[in-house]
Amino acid sequence: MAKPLSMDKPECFIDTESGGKLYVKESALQILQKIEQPVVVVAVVGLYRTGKSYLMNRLAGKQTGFALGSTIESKTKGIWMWCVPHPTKAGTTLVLLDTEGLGDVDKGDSKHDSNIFCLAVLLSSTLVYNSRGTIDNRAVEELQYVTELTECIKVKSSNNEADDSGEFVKFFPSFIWAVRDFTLERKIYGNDATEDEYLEFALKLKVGTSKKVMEYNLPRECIQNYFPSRKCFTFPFPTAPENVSRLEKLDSADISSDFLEVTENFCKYAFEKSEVKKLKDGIIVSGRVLGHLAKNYVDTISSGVVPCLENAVIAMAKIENEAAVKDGLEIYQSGMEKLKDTFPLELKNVSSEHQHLSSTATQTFMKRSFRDNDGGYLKTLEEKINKLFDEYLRQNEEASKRQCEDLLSVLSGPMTEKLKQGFYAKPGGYDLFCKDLEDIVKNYNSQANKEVKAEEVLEEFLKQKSVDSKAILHADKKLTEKEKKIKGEIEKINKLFDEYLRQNEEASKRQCEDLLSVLSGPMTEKLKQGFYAKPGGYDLFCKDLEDIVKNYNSQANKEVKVLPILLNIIVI
Ligand SMILES: Nc1nc2c(ncn2[C@@H]2O[C@H](COP(=O)(O)OP(=O)(O)OP(=O)(O)O)[C@@H](O)[C@H]2O)c(=O)[nH]1
Ligand SMILES: [Mg+2]
Repeated sequence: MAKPLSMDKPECFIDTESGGKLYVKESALQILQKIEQPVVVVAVVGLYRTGKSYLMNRLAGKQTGFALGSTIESKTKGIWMWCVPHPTKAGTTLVLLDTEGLGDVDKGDSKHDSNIFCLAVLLSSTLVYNSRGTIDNRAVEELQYVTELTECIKVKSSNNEADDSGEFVKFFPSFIWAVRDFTLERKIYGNDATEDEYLEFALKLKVGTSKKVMEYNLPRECIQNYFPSRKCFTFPFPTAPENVSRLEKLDSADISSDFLEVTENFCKYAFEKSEVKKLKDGIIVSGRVLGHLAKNYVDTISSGVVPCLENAVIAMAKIENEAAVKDGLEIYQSGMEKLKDTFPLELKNVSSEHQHLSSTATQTFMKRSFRDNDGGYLKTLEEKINKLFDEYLRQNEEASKRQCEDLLSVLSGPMTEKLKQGFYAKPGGYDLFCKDLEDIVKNYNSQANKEVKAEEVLEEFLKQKSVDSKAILHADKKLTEKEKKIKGEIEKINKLFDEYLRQNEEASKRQCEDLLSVLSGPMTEKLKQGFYAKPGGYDLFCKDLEDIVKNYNSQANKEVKVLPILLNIIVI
């Protein structure tokens, strides 16, 4: 709920430049700008020095506030305002408007008076007309400004010539006539009358069509037509004549109890019956809108143009709808900025927060906007939100990309180092590289928080690595072929070597057999001739055999020196 704002004293709201032009005070606008609550606006108008400011102070519940005049000169200039929390309607602000006294002949500017009256009518939800004495013809005629309202205010901009005074009633404030220093008895044809009966009696039209009757009837007709809701309070003389000039300083004991009673009833009525200020189509006016409204009307009047209710609503709608778009956008943006701190996020998380904030932004917009009949401003808000959303999505992607790239850079650090050192430049290097790459991918996939760009970044990384991979595979193939060739050569040599060894063994065997055959030749001959077939022959045979073995063993070159030669060949 919007916070109430309370001013501790009134401020000048609408002032007059030295050239006589009215203008809205910036300081007052700034105060109103802060009031988001609906406002109940009670304005007082009437002849100068009739106790208007005093009455407004009573409405504010204060003894002093709006400055009271102590001389016969008019005191209040322009329009002053006092915003206080509404005493009985929680959630609304009571705006009291005290206006410059009308009819000061010294001023000699009736147009100025009429403008002040007009602004009071345009800005208030309850208009208090303050007069002194009785409601006689003079008092009604003093309210001549009512008859000028049709010339001072237009309802629609289009029907320039048409009389749209009938429409006024829809936008005009309710009306209270406060009669001060009422000393007469309230009697109608000798009968006691209530205050309201007294007022209605005073406003009664005369029958006839003479100029005099018409002149008599005109202000009464205007009051009746424009202000269908009317109320009257007749205030007795407040205190002893000598005390009147210092009324605001008096204790309540020194003020007439009748006066206090009427004042209290007046205040009670004003609080209870005064409604929140509304524009055409029932649009509720906040303090902020009241500020815009005042500025619009005052600027229009000052530029010499007749203020138009319809145009004011259009202008208000433009200001408020633009501000509503801004409000909605701010809500969305501040929420998304918070979310941005947690990027990268999954797309669905960004989208759901976007949706939530969009609908909050729309609600915020709706609260402030009015008359966005074709939904143009809401569309603008949506377009701006979508534009921002696209940008946030891009930033989320970027954050994800950065995170994924950083992660891959860390995970592939050792591989990069190995590549630099040519670790994979060996037979089987390709398999090792593939294994390392597989580990990196596995590790990468197991890591959380990569989000939207995870796949894309990995794909890019693998694309880059495929260049390394191809190079390694190529080198690996070459190296492996060379190795296979060498292996084949070695196998061939080994086979050759084995063959030579076999041949060597065979040659050695042959050589030994030949040697033994030569060495055992005599023994063979002796055996043939039966040389050992005699006593002691066995010993002779053993002796010969022993000699053969000795001889055989003493012989060198029994084995061929192939091995060292072969080994030499292999080494070469
Ligand atoms: N006789 C009489 N005097 C009053 C009454 N209320 C206030 N006054 C006195 O009348 C003088 C003018 O009162 P204001 O409240 O300043 O009157 P005003 O209508 O605001 O005067 P302007 O701002 O000059 O138009 C002051 O001295 C008040 O004390 C009242 O009901 N009767
Ligand atoms: Mg005053």
